[in-house]
Amino acid sequence: MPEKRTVQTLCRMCDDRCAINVYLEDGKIVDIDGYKDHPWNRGRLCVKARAAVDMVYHPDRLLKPLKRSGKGFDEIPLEQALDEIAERLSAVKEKHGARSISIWKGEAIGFAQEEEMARRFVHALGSPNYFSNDSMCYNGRYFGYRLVEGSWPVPDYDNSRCVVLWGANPPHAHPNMTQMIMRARRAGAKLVVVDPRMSAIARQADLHAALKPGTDGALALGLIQQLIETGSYDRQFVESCTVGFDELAEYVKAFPPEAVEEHTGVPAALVREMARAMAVAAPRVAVYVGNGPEHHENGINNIRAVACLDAILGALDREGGNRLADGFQAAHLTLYDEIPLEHLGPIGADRFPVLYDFRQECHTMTGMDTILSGDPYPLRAMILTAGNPAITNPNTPKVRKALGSLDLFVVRDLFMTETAELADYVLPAASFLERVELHTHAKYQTVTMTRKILELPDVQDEYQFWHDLAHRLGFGEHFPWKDETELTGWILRSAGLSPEQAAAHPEGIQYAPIRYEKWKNQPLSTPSGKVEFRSRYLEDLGYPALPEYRPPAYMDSPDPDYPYVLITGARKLIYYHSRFHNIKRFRTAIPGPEVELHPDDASSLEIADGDTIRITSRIGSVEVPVKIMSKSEILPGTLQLTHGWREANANLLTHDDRFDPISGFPLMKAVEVRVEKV
Ligand SMILES: Nc1nc2c(c(=O)[nH]1)N[C@H]1C(S)=C(S)[C@@H](COP(=O)(O)OP(=O)(O)OC[C@H]3O[C@@H](n4cnc5c(=O)[nH]c(N)nc54)[C@H](O)[C@@H]3O)O[C@H]1N2
Ligand SMILES: Nc1nc2c(c(=O)[nH]1)N[C@H]1C(S)=C(S)[C@@H](COP(=O)(O)OP(=O)(O)OC[C@H]3O[C@@H](n4cnc5c(=O)[nH]c(N)nc54)[C@H](O)[C@@H]3O)O[C@H]1N2
Ligand code: SF4
Ligand SMILES: [Mo]
Repeated sequence: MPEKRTVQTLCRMCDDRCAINVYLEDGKIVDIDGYKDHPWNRGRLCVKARAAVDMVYHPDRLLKPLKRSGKGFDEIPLEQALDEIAERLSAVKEKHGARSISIWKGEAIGFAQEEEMARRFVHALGSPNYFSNDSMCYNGRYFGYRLVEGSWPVPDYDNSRCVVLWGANPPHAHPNMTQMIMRARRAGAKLVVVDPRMSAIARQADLHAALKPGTDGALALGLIQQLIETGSYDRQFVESCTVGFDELAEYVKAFPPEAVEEHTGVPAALVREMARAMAVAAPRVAVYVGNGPEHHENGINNIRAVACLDAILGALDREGGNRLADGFQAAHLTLYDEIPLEHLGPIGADRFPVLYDFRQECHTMTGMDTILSGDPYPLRAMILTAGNPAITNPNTPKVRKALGSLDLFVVRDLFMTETAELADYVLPAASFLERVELHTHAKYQTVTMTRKILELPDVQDEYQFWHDLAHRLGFGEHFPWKDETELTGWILRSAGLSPEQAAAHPEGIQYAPIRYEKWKNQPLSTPSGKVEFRSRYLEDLGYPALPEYRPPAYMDSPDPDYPYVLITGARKLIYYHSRFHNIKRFRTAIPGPEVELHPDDASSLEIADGDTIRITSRIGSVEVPVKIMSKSEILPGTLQLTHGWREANANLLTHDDRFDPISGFPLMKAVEVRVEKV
């Protein structure tokens, strides 16, 4: 009889982190299903969870450290790899100083303790240069909301009467959010979707505003104009809890519905209807902004304008509105207070001061330029974990050239990726089923501990790797915990909990009760303590104080050489950026990349479904088969290509030279292109 065992943990095939049962026989994972008692997913899973078994035991999984030799790699023992990496890091430090060494953390290890460890390591080493996927993800929305209301709120879908999804498509990107929205709809909530495409969620909507890419600010300002003009705003909240209302009210006068129609293509009547739907439901209006509005040259101010709606509607931190969640109060691993290194010139902090001030992030695109130019100082070594920027960062040829030119490039991954192919050392990394860590779910304010279910020889978890390298480099005192389990225990104890408690509660432990209307007795985390329709902070940095609207370049100064506009990156449920293309079942369902095209464009270009086209931007070109959509599914003149494919890499087209000036986010969702049949 095989020895059978079931362990509860969290799925990390995406950042939703659903609770799962993992079934083992003789120490081998044989199945995964949903764990019903966790409030987050209530036993539901998407198809990716079960694919974790395929991923963990994939025949292509890296199981031995690799060292570059000529064009290929040789397997070497782990201890030798760590010794050599430590020696070579010391040599780079000796020659160019500590700040010439950097870390890059990708999406796959998330944003909690694994991220903090990476930040800790690089600071303990003496460099401020921490890079991550957040040069293009999340920060844009976080900044937009933090500037206005001090933090990024959690939509209270369950109690909402009107759900507004702004440039987000949860059926593909956030399955649990979809469940919550559907529950709200069944209880009578209206659903409003703002998206240039008829996405899976737009299909379900009561109102769908198919705006032109990058025009979000004009629509949001137009809604504010309507709410103010019709007297449908929360006067009391605005008077007691906001700054800059009069200036904003004056500014939005330029955005009556007819002007909004001009800017966005959304019919004036629909703008009025959207404002009415929100006004009727206020304050129970839950607004969620996705990745769609982030990747634009006026992205942050557009998102700020959307964020202002919370206060106008009185929905901020109200039941059914956008709640400001309490964070998990526990010890942090970062060393920003203990070892301040700002004086060393974190890469990009001069260009994008908000990015560094709010998040202590360096700017990846500036990082590539710095590697290639040595300006303002040499950046010569990088350890990259859990990311694949040679596919996911804009302007792929430049990324490849830069990473390939480093004196030392170390990549930790589960597979030999396009990025790992450029490395001097490739180290096999532990998957989420091979490590212990803490995760919070802000909606329920719970903390859950994941379990180390497997252990593979030579495959290190994140902590063990940083620990072993730090001890070799002489700053082991910053990594005193024996292993990840001990470290996790230390974090838990700092919050008054124990590992035993966490292990006994796979459904999570609520760390703070859910509260609403906290602004009644405590200031918001903005400089003024109030909602900031106008921002002194931004003004002092030379940015507009109000969330001003600027039309996207393709509308403001159209270039006849590039008459189409390309959106990139709309998610597909079964793939995750560059991940899971090696799962056979998934390849049967979606065999390869395709670009979405409007039928009128297809006929004017004489293109049939399945034909291959060449798309060319000012950065480069790709060839990719066409999927002709129906007329309502995408705007004419607009194309959509999902990123992450080696076979047709969207980031051969995207800009690493055009940014939102506040966040430094690259232009990836309104790229001017031309199209030819090949
Ligand atoms: N299966 C799967 N899930 C994922 C991911 C994945 O790769 N695969 N990635 C994860 C990550 S890291 C992230 S950041 C999230 C992203 O989560 P979402 O933002 O919900 O995901 P997207 O599918 O990119 O949805 C963005 C939508 O914005 C629309 N859009 C494009 N341009 C604009 C615009 O200018 N304005 C507006 N209003 N809309 C626009 C697109 O058509 C698209 O439907 O998904 C996460 N979940
Ligand atoms: N054109 C375009 N580009 C985009 C976007 C877009 O919308 N359009 N979206 C952007 C966004 S929002 C994001 S977040 C980024 C994401 O960009 P990346 O962070 O580069 O994400 P992935 O491509 O998923 O790469 C994750 C890598 O980690 C590996 N991995 C998986 N599990 C583990 C683990 O447990 N440990 C370690 N060490 N490695 C692991 C995987 O095999 C994979 O190679 O892409 C961005 N790129
Ligand atoms: S949504 Fe799917 S992939 Fe993401 S955590 Fe849940 S089950 Fe895993
Ligand atoms: Mo992301």
